[in-house]
Amino acid sequence: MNTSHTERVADALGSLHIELPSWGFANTGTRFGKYLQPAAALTIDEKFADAAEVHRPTGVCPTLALHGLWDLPDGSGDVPGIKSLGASAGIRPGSINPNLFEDQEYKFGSFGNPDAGIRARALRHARDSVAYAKALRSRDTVLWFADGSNYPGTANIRQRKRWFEENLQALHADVDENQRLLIEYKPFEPAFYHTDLADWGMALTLARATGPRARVLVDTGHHYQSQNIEQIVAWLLSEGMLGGFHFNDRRYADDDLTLGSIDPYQVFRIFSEIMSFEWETGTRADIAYMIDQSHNLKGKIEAMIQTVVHAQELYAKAALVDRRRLASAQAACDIVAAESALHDAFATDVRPAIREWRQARQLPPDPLEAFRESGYVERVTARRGGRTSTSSSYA
Ligand code: RM4
Ligand code: MN
Ligand code: MN
Repeated sequence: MNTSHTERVADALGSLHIELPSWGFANTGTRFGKYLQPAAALTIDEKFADAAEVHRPTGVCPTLALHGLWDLPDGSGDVPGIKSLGASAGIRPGSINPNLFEDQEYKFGSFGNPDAGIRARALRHARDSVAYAKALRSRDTVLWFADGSNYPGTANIRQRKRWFEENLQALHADVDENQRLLIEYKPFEPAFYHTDLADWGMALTLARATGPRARVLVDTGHHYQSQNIEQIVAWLLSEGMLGGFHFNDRRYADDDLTLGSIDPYQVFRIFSEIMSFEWETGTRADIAYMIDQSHNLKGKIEAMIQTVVHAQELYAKAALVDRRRLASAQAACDIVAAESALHDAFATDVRPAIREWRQARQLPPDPLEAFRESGYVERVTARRGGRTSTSSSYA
């Protein structure tokens, strides 16, 4: 790798910050059950402590996403505690994720529920979440809706869309100038016939109807098999409407597997579209990168570190695409040359350059190895093991 490559990798990595999900440190499972890990975090203190162990060796994960019900069960009463936990762990509170799917009231939906009282209750919780975000100095409130129906004809789809618009507009009125609402979409699950916000077109339409501070969030796992996610990313960038990512990988459905574990080339192509946009416009895309993974079998902190390392490698490879060469191959319709420009970058071993970048920042060259050697898991297993209760999180 030549000097200009090493510099390009360093430039790219310097601007890649990745937010960690609090729920990724807790015990989670499938709908069939949970395999409990003795080292898993039960409390918010433990989640902050575990997140700090990911940030320590990687240096790029300074924020922790929080989930409404799971991390702020007492609402605004929890805010001061979270502030001081964040300060002592050296991790700032990140995006606030309202929980509009677990309460019994939401059986038939939240923002799309036919019952006006339940829609109002859901709006209250979302407004509270925006208020927590303000109090915690978090920029983004991330909205994911489980709303939908299981059988044809059972829901008035257009009516529900109007109800979504109403609540989202009311919520937007609370959002400060420097804050954003990120709207996430997902094709199915838990609803199996129709999901109110099933794809990027629906999320984009609603984000536009919501107001100027609403953007679309792309969760990489929330697409049908073989969907061209990088094209969605390119379109959202061109519309100025891409607000953030939830990183994970999938094989079948919303599997929440480690980013790049199944299809690293896809992640590379997504990053490449972002960098192409930045190269052409001479601007930085204003995107919040977050992980949305829960590992049922892997050690949770290790899996997060592994994800960050994968993300950095794929991001660095995308930074190596020779944009000038690609642009002229595209203009000349030289298909093989254009494709090779991507392939050459993807095939480059960026790990030596990344190791150098880490060393220049007094970070361990191999974050995973450093974490394993720290003995943290053994220490918390001794302290946390043997507890029977599970913190609330999905599944
Ligand atoms: C959903 C979605 C949301 C996440 C929940 C826990 O599938 O990805 O972002 O908050 O899971
Ligand atoms: Mn998500
Ligand atoms: Mn998901």
